[in-house]
Amino acid sequence: MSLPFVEIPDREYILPGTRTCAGCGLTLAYRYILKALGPKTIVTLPACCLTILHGIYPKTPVAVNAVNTAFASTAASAAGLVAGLKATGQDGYVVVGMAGDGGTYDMGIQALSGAAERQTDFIYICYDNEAYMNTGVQRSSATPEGALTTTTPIEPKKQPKKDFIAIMEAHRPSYLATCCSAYPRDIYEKLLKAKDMGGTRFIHLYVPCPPGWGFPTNKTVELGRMAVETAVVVLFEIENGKFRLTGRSLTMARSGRKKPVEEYLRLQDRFRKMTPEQIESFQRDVNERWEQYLKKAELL
Ligand SMILES: Cc1ncc(C[n+]2csc(CCOP(=O)(O)OP(=O)(O)O)c2C)c(N)n1
Ligand code: SF4
Ligand SMILES: [Mg+2]
Repeated sequence: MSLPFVEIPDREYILPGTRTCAGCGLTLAYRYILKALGPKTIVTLPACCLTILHGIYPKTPVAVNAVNTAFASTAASAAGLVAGLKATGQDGYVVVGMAGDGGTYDMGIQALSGAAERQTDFIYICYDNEAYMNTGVQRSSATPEGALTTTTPIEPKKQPKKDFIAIMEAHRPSYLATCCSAYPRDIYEKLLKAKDMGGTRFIHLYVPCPPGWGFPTNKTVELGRMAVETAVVVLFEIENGKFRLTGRSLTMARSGRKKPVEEYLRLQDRFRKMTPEQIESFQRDVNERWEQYLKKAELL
């Protein structure tokens, strides 16, 4: 996937003054998303940490158009924007629906499923920090088994993370890709590709969150890299039905090397109560999924 001659533009669309926490993975990723999509972007977003990044009306550090919508409505709002642009004959805009895991895996699933089934011409980005962070780290269906949250404070979460990427794959979007904020070039290239396609393009973006996961603010990139290098997060894309591993996940598949998940888990306070048996079971799940991806990529 790496395109060494693609220059990342110097122009910035996130200006100084965002209100996200220090070390926020979302901010790192959003910077490259907007560099790829450019100034004719309209983002529609529900309440979440991205709203915090966008700031309080009438001031914003973000230099693209944005619409704030209700929690369950991100994809419906995007579909309305697409229809409105068409009806008024305005060309050249990219419509993006962007929401957190709570606003996607839980509350936004119906509107997104409908829009994807109709092949609405837009990009949907789910940034996944694995809990309802904006309101104080409540569990979502994207929170992994074994994690402590403020709604699973004594016993860690018992249910496994919902496989939302598989749900979206079943909708057969024109493009589906996974990214992680620790790999900005991979994000940039995938968004550049998605921008020029028609139909529904779905991006799953993994964003480490220092206060929600319990790690120091200078470790965000290390955390993201460790997620990928242990195969807890796998970087891939599906284009015209063809599955391909990309970036670091592809080099790992070729070298046959991946790190034990414990190296990822022990960096985060939220997993401090996991027992050795739970860590073993987590490792087994990761291994199983990794093998499935290798088979899909025809590398096994
Ligand atoms: C209908 C509705 N329910 C609850 C809320 C309160 N609320 C605002 S942000 C938020 C958390 C969103 O979580 P997620 O989508 O994962 O994004 P994150 O905050 O993690 O970035 C909640 C519950 C709301 N704004 N609207
Ligand atoms: S709570 Fe997490 S995702 Fe939200 S702004 Fe802070 S670091 Fe970013
Ligand atoms: Mg979240």
